[in-house]
Amino acid sequence: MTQLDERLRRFAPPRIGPFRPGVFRGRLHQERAAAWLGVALGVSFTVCFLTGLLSHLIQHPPQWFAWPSRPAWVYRVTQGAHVATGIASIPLLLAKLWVVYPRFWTWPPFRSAGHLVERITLFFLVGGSLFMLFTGLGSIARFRPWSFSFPAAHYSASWITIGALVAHVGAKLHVAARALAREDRAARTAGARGDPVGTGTLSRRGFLGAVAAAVGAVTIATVGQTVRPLAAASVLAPRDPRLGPQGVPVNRTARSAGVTQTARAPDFRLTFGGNVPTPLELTLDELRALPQREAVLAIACVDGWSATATWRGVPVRDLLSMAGAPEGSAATVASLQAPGTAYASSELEPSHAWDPDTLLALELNGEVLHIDHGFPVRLIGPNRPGVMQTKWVHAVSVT
Ligand SMILES: Nc1nc2c(c(=O)[nH]1)N[C@H]1C(S)=C(S)[C@@H](COP(=O)(O)O)O[C@H]1N2
Ligand SMILES: [Mo]
Repeated sequence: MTQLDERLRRFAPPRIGPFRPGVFRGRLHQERAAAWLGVALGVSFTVCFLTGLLSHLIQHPPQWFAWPSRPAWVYRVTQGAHVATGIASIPLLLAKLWVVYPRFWTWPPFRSAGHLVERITLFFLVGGSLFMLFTGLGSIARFRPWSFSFPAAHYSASWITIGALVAHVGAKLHVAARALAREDRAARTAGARGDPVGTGTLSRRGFLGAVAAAVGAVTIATVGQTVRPLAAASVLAPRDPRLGPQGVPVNRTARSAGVTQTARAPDFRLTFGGNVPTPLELTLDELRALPQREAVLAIACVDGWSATATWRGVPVRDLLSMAGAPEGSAATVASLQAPGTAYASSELEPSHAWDPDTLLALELNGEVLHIDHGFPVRLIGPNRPGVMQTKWVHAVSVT
């Protein structure tokens, strides 16, 4: 026993509450359940982190990153998976915390420098995970009782959490592997019989089965917001993608964006300028007189819902050509909203700007755009996050 160990033992806490020896005897609080839940969380957190990172890169692309406009369905699937794995992680995390919480009360609090580091990491892992999952859930449910910027905080906390997760897996891999291997052996000798539990009435297998059922239930209850055949079953989904003006949900209304007057102004002009030899200025009638193109494209919101619709309007590439923009140029699309407010503009990278289906849409599902969908003109293109499908467009600036 080290000196440190001895000193810590002398200051041992009174043997009360969770520090009482033997207070957690249930077999559920044991390594194998912890290991299985750890494996499931490892998978769900990894998928959630990578899809979230991808969404961040698409919205804030560094120099080395380019997001293609094709295949059109990719962002919808990755962002649907991001929110679905985040939601599925909640019952997994709660179950895992329940299984392992007795260990939070071990005494001495740390046995060595390495053990101390592991415990500090655990603090960030548990705190970070709870923060990520509950602010994420709040955000998609539009319950946002905080004043910080959710995307910025969610993004920073994701690095802390995933870093702590990697360290945690590194520290626990051998324990988990041992626990799972032992289980294999035990299963071979004991056959399919469930493990009886020391103090409780639920077998470990029963417990893990209940957790799996909870994961399945929350998934089916929400994933219909992006997987259409399950829409009717998704009673807990924050969005029903079938409901909204013209059959498409609305996140920000014209009123909340403060554009009800300007969007209806009779002297509306779309300016198409920037780095082009022939800047354009077009009235709504002039836009309607140009060759129109129809495209079936999805709005895929970062909140995890998505909705497909038929859009009709002027391809951005036609206007790029009319204005004489050099092949391969990019553009900034600005709305009537005050510049600097959230989602008031978006960037069209070359692959998006020149994709034939990237439209300045005037119609949705066969009708003139509803004002909440961006009347008079909105941007819609394949494989873009919903936040980059700018509504109430009034200026395009070629860069
Ligand atoms: N100008 C502007 N465009 C915007 C937004 C916004 O707040 N302002 N919200 C975006 C978000 S978050 C989404 S998901 C889509 C939703 O489009 P919809 O309301 O037509 O479904 O619009 C995007 N376009
Ligand atoms: Mo969105």
